[in-house]
Amino acid sequence: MNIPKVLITGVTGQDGSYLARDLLNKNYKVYGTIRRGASPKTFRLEELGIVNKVNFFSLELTELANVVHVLNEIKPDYIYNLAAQSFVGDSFLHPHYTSSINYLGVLNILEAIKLLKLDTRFYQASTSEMYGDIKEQIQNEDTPFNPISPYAISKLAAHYLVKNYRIAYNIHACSGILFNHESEFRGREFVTKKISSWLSDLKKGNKGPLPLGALDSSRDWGYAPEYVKAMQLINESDTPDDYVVATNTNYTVRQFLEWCCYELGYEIEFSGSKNKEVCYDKKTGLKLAYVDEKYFRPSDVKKLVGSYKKIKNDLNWEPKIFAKDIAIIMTKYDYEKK
Ligand code: NAP
Ligand code: F7E
Repeated sequence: MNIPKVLITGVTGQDGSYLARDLLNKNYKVYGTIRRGASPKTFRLEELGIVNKVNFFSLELTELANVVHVLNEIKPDYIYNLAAQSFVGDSFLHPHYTSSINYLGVLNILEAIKLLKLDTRFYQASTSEMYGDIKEQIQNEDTPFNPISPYAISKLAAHYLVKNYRIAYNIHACSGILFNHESEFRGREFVTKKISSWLSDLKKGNKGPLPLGALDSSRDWGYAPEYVKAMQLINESDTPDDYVVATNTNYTVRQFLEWCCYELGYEIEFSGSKNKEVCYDKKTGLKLAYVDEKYFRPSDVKKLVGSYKKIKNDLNWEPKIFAKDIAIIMTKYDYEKK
């Protein structure tokens, strides 16, 4: 039997590392792309004990020739395109850069598949941010998109590109519209990890109070190791299609903060006027967090909650780990980490 060859772009990221672990466990041959940088980037793969099992290729997604070369060398059976400028906040500062990776990068891969006539299955990491200023209270595959950041706009353009190449060139291309998913391996710039890691350091006496932005933004937070399983079901399905991956629940940043604080032994209360709130420990009066307007975005998605009905019906996927469990898992991990 032929061993499937899988290419993961963005293998050094949160999702890429969990996905690589799963695929190696299935005995697939895993290729991962990496960009040279001043500091090492493989710490997640090292922690999972798989860094020596991934076959690395140097890839800059915005270079078409580089993409064509890598795909031609590997001729993968499956591609998971997880590489992106994935931080919404930064997309306002770097809109050109964000668009070129998140949109032109996808175009480069799809063009390479077409030019090389590869018989490969392509998965694109689409996002709930595409719903933006929401048009329906619970979002599903038929909800109209209404993106409100350069990140979301670049991802929506890529999402349509994937549909177009599926229809026009019969490429086995699909997208997972993933709602926020978090884990021990989440990047520290994202709000969940910022809270769990900063407060763990504060508890150990290594940091002062935590500055935060919009406390009342609410998100549908799921657990990344479960979401990479959904990606595999989507890409391995014989019918290429687009699926929402979500938990159908939603909570605010304020609630996430409260759960992490509680896990560290703090019981919190807020004081101060809107946009100047401060969060204290009730028992000791210790200042734990405060609102800093620097972290407000020029436009921000207020609330997202997704329906996983279609992926449950078609591919039998459903979430088991929800936001509060995730806050506890992440805080325990960060507190116990040296
Ligand atoms: P992440 O941790 O930020 O990882 C992004 C990966 O992309 C990193 O490996 C990064 O490599 C790579 N990359 C960035 N720019 C690149 C370029 N120009 N060429 C090649 N590689 C590049 O992201 P994640 O949370 O795992 O998310 C994975 C994907 O899902 C992303 O596309 C994200 O937009 C999307 N998504 C994420 C969520 C979520 O909640 N996590 C939800 C919906 C969709 P370096 O290590 O070199 O920076
Ligand atoms: O922000 C608010 C912030 O940066 C969540 C990416 O994986 O999920 C992620 O994008 C909310 C926003 O994630 C801070 O304003 C408050 O309303 O954790 P985040 P995101 O923007 O939802 C989607 C689905 C993706 O596709 C993206 O790739 O929290 N917030 N205070 C803050 N956010 C941050 N980062 N930092 C704060 O201090």
